[in-house]
Amino acid sequence: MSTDQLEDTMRLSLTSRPRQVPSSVGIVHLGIGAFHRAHQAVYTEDAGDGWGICGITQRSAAVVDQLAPQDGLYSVLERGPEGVSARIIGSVREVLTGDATADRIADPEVRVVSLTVTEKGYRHDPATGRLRLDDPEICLDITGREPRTVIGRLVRGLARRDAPVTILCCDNLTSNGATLRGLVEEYAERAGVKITCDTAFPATMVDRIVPATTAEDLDEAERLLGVRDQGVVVTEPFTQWVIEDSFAAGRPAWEKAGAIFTEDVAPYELMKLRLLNGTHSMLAYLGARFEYVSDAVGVLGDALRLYMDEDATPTLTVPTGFDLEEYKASLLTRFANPALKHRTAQIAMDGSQKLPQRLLGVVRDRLAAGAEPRWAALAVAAWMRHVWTAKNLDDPLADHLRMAVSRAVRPSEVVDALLSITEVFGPDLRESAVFRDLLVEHLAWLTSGASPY
Ligand code: CS2
Repeated sequence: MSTDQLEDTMRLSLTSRPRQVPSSVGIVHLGIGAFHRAHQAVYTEDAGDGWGICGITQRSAAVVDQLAPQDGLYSVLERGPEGVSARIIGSVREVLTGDATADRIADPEVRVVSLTVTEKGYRHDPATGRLRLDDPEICLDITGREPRTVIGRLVRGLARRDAPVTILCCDNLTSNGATLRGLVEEYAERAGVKITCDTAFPATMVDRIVPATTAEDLDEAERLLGVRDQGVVVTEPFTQWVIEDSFAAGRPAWEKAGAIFTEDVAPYELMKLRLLNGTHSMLAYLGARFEYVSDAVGVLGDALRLYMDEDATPTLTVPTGFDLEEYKASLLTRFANPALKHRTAQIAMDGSQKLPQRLLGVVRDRLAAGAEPRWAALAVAAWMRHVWTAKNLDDPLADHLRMAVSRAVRPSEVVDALLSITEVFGPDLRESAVFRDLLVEHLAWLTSGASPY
């Protein structure tokens, strides 16, 4: 459909048209939040080959209330330094709540199941990538209730299929395809469930900055489109998707929309997790006194650059023909985009789930090379300060983290208490005197009042 037709359809949806569910759904997407709508759904629309998405929300049902009356149509507001534009996306054809997951995955017409459920949605141990068998929700699912976790619902749906299917993890995890395969297999084995259909779990690297939508964004979209859309998502002009070309049952021609297909996603993935997400987390914790990323980056740009150049870069294998210097510079430019109101608090959430793949891999690799990961340690120390001092710690391990530091008085005690949390640091990092000393030094400085951060 052309943009004009989409706008007309959206106007009709919002006025009188009864809801219709077209039958062309080939993708079930778990986690239809803002990121999916600003990323994979746009690629699917631009591929132009008619694949439709059934979006399933795993948590908040609000998105169903927003999108169902609009027949799944919504707008993407792109905010760049040069201006703002809006377009309507029509690839989402159905929006359902989580209890529909297994039924929709069981549908033989469905050939791809994709996921953006955030790091914590996998209920895995972030240090090892293994399923958390001590997670109460996982235990309840395994022991036979109607599954409520993402992995439980996914396995229930896969077990009901004969036709081959691709499971496409689009979250910021290390080796995300293989990690998800491991979680599915472990869960299925523990729950005594057999999956007999052919499956593929390609790795992906996804990139687009998508802040939470604000009331101003809704007004801006209305001004640009002439229609009130409750499902607006806001994002930057930049977008990137690198996908391992290993699909079990076909796929949209996402390359027509700019996606890169490759045999080996790992170098891209590591680069993105360690450079973009690593600096993002560093910025969120060191720059916590700034509300927005674009304000913090002006003050912290030098530290971010030092982390990228001295700590992260030596740990990366750069894909052939890729300009790493250009990439690093572009990250700081993207963060500085003043039109994107990206809150540091949004990135600071769930640190226990994010640190391992963003910063701690860099720490391990540099220590193994006999180097001191000074800047990565500064970022980790800033997270420790956050855990120690935050009034509302938004993290699935919040109770555990708070308990660990509850009796600590000195920075060295905070460092020792947190380094002992193996879910985050594994069993190895607390054994490194070099890393521990760096953390103690940085945390003492960050909490002394002498640091500008
Ligand atoms: C961010 C990411 O919230 C966060 O933790 O670092 O969501 C980041 O914006 C995306 O990965 C960019 O692709």
